[in-house]
Amino acid sequence: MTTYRIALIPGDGIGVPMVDAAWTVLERAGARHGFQLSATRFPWSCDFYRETGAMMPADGIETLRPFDAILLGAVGWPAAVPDAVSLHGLLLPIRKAFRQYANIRPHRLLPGVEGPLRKEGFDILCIRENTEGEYSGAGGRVHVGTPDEVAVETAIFTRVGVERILRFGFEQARARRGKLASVTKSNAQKHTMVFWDEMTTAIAADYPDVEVTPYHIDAMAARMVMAPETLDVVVASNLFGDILTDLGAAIQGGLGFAASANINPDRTAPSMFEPVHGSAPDIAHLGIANPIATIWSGAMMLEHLGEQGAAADVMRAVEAATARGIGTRPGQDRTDAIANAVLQALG
Ligand code: GGG
Repeated sequence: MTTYRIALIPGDGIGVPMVDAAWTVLERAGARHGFQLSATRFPWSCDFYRETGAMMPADGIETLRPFDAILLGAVGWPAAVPDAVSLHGLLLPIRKAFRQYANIRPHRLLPGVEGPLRKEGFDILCIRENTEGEYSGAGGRVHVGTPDEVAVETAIFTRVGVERILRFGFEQARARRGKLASVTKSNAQKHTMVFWDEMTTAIAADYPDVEVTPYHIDAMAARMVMAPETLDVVVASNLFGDILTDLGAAIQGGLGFAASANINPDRTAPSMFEPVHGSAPDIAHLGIANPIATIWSGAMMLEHLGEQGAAADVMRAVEAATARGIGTRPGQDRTDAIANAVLQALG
């Protein structure tokens, strides 16, 4: 029997119960489809930071490298650790070290979920560049705390980085409905974003079957609200992709439904799967967070591992649960009730 080694990093706040809930579903899917998931749990989190002074050990990346995949919950507990410290100490180093340059985020309504637009029929796949751009971390501050203080943060766009994410976007569009929206703000950002636009035009020559449309991010934000059904694959830089996918989460009914996959398309290192949402300190101990985003992320993990049948089964079970109205409204059902409904539908 095939066994997949999965690193679990539940992280902070609701990340812990979301990973626990998703894991029961994924294990059950494995049992039904003839494979095993073997979990190794890592306590890396803001609690770990308070105990050790770091979000993960110095050899954390090398510890994760042999795993087949990583399932992560949420990172951040701002009351204890500044967000910029926790994010740059755990999530971002993993994405960068493992060359998980494509962050895939699907946005569609699950059956039974109404969504704020009162509109059905959209199915958007956002592709977020995941290792450079505005998240590069290049910059610094001088004259700190004085009237002359200066803070600089440089967005870095490399030819290799931009080309590979655009090609990934074109490939996804080719495999779906053949439409790619490339998002920039090249009227205002005349170096990096003009470069991105030029690369889009150049690469489009290799994909004559894909209809590519450039958008400015402000226009894309409006389109995602006014006419989401006109969109297929949307590709954007790291920060723009992050913001647009929170909007995507909103139109699909909330962050409780927003799944994501940090993919290393070359498979030279493990990919990582996580819900889009964060640790949600305001509801962390209430037992009402929705595990569907993490379960869906887990289904994306199964698909990446080559277990397409199990992945489809998990999504069928999620959809059967939401079609019955389970977990479709924030706070309506408890975490364990939603997970149990999915388990029941899985059989
Ligand atoms: N689910 C992972 C998590 O905690 N995400 C919150 C977050 O702020 N992530 C940063 C990012 O994806 O840019």
